Amino acid sequence: IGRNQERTLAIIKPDAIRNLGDIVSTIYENGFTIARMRMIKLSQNEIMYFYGEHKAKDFFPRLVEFMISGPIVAIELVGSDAINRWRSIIGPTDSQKAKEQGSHLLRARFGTDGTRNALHGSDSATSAQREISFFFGSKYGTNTACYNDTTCCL
Ligand code: DGI
Repeated sequence: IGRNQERTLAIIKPDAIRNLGDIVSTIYENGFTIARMRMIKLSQNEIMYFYGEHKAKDFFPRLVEFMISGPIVAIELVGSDAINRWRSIIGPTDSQKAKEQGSHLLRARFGTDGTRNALHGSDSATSAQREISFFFGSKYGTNTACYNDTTCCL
């Protein structure tokens, strides 16, 4: 495993669960490795906590309702420049904008609009660490050993 490896958290949202197979194929075609993966239906409180930074936004109720509408799959990705590279593979937040930018973008292929946008990707190393811990915790208790060791779980 190379030295420029990063971890990020991807989420397959409720609207794209049926496309899990195509999305996992795309993940490997782009040279990522999956360290951990988990299907879960979150409670309203859990999703409100996960998206806490958006709680004052007008779209927050729609976002929460959508994200609790069915199961999601959380995927811990490892790869070179994984955080930015995954976000460029999924495309812009609004799936309609993604469709204008390129039909290969995952939010263009599997999403519908600004809320139903099929996929999530962490936006920074700090977010990635928080989000990976949210879904997977740490093998070593409360420290960050698993996040910092990109060979962990591989
Ligand atoms: O990192 P992103 O998922 O691309 O975007 P974000 O972290 O700013 O917002 C988190 C989610 O909230 C996003 O995936 C969909 C929803 N959202 C964000 N901005 C808007 C929005 N939903 C609507 N309807 N309109 C928005 O402007």
